[in-house]
Amino acid sequence: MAEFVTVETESGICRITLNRPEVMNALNRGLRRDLTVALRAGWSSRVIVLTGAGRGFCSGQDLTDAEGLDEAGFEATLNDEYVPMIRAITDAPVPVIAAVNGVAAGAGANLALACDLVIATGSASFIQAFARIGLIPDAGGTSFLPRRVGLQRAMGAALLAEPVSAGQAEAWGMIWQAVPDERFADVVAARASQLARGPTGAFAALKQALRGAFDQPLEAQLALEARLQAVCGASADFREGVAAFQEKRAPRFTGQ
Ligand code: T3D
Repeated sequence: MAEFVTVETESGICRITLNRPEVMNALNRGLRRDLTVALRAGWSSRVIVLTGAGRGFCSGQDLTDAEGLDEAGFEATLNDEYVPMIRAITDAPVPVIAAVNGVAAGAGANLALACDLVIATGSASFIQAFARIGLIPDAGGTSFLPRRVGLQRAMGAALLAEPVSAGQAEAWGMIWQAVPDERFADVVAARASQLARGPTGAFAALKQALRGAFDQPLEAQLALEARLQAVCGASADFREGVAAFQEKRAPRFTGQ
């Protein structure tokens, strides 16, 4: 039984809520463990939605939980706890939506940026807070951030460690969408439902292709596309998609 997250699964949507609202969902060891387990379990759904309880999304490392760690302890925490948590998002065969309901700071910001689609409520902000306490962005931030926003904005965000508003984050391409607070829940629900009805196998393949895109030369990327497209082209979902187009109706994808 998870202590620090709640999980609800309905209609193919696995909704995971970080649940330490009294500390803005700071990541202590237990939350990292529970989140990683919940994310891996969510792989068998059709979409995962990650959000936070209370007024914040996630305030990053619990700063009362890292005291006393020496150099080896820091490295072990990152390798043994943060890396599996981030990989449980990036390697998920289903889309992962970050529903950023409030401030996302430190590793909490990068937890959101690990996700495939980031939808933020308009009053949310993203803070690469690390430099404030003498650290560098982690939890994948040095990879996700420059890829999303370019080197200058990544440098500015990391060096200055100032809040980037949801609207600014959308304008920079750091996130998919900033939504007025009153429409946030509806927009997240609609997108989750849309993706849960989608061609899950094709989503897994496109995640694989796009997530590796910056590390591959064109030749290798073209070859990967051919391989993945061959699998998609042989799928029941592709046949259904074409049939639905010809019959002028909405497709009924099964993920097969
Ligand atoms: O291996 C390792 O350990 C290294 C890994 C590092 C990864 C990291 O994430 S480093 C970065 C850690 N995070 C931060 O530095 C952010 C710290 N928090 C803040 O800057 C602010 O709290 C926020 C900007 C997130 C929110 O500000 P605000 O004014 O809306 O709320 P608040 O009053 O500051 O916070 C509310 C409560 O949450 C407060 O507790 P209190 O006073 O009501 O008892 C605050 O202490 C607590 N809280 C917020 N963030 C954390 C936290 N407690 C522990 N750890 C936190 N990260």
